[in-house]
Amino acid sequence: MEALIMEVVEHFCFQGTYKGKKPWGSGHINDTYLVTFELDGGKQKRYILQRMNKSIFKEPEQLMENITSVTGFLRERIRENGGDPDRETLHVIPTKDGGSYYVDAEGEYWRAYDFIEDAVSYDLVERPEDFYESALTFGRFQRLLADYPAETLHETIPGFHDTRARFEAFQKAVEEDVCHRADSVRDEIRFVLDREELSGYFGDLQKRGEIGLRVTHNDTKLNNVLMDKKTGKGLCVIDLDTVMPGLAMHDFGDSIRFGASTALEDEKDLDKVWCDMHLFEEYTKGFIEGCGGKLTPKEIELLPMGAKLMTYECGMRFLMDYLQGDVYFKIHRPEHNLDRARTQFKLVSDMENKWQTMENIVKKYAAAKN
Ligand code: ADP
Ligand code: GN1
Ligand code: MG
Repeated sequence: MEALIMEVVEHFCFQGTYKGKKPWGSGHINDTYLVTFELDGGKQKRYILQRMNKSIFKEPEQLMENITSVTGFLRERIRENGGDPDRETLHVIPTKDGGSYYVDAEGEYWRAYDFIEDAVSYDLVERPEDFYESALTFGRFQRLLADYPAETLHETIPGFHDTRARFEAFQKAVEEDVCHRADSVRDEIRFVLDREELSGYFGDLQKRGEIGLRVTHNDTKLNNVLMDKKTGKGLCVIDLDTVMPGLAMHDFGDSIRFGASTALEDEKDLDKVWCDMHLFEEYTKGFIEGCGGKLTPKEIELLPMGAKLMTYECGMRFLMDYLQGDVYFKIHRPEHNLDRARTQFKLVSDMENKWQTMENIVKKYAAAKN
């Protein structure tokens, strides 16, 4: 691996002398490394180097076109608003031939970003204020991209949050049962099938023209936003692979399923897993505020449904991957995807029980906005 990284590093416009690398972060998709360089005079300069997952992102060139264009657009907006574009958005490091990615001898795609120093990302909320800050930052991201020409974005994963299509794929995976695992997870499969009507909920509203697409992030979990270590403020939205036209409720919902949980996404002890209504409230407040008036009353009304649907969809995706032999999400133990699926279903059940509270919280902040 060291030799491969050295070979890859050669092709990027990094400053200084290469000193070393280490695996970084807890993402489930790409291979991420922190690479360190030494500048003249001994100062350190660090970068993020990522091998993109090309079995998931079939068109890495298009993906990088999205990212360079979106980050360029954000830089301008951040500058206009008096922010610091070097810390508040990703900066793609060009390759020596002026491209935004490098293809190695084995056909793997690599990209690099400036490492944003003095920032942190969390896998679990430590202080409710941090969750509020993350909501403001994701909301602001949507607001800043409200005027972005959505039609120029490539769809990096077609049907990414088409829950109906995902439900159908799930049914097929259960029928095929390629790893003979279905019998051991009948209760979990039943949980998904019993809630089939959820899968078409947003699709139907879209068809009726009641909700529309906007530019969204589509993968808004807490570890995809960096927080400033010194000020505790939300700083930078990262992991831009799935920035595409989507639904505002999905961005809200994906944050809730991950960050409003009282436990890690892969917690084995389900007695520890609950959807915390205080955290739900912090996020609701921050997200509506961050979106700065861009959300329609209908979108706001549908935020609780976004939370339930994204949690349901994600649980279904984890379970489907378990059934198919763990081919999509990275796993670190044999039943990792099954454990992840179970936390999501526990959260869906808990949201079903707390539905009225969730709706009341959203109404309170919808009223505050008007
Ligand atoms: P994945 O798609 O696998 O989730 P990410 O792009 O989210 O990959 O990166 C994984 C982790 O690396 C993030 O959760 C974050 O902690 C860290 N990270 C990524 N980019 C940067 C950056 N530019 N500066 C600092 N940390 C970063
Ligand atoms: C993946 O890339 P990462 O780890 O931030 C996945 C999301 C899931 C999430 C579950 C491109 O996110 O859709 O919600 O895992 N990203 C992709 O933790 O599939
Ligand atoms: Mg990530």
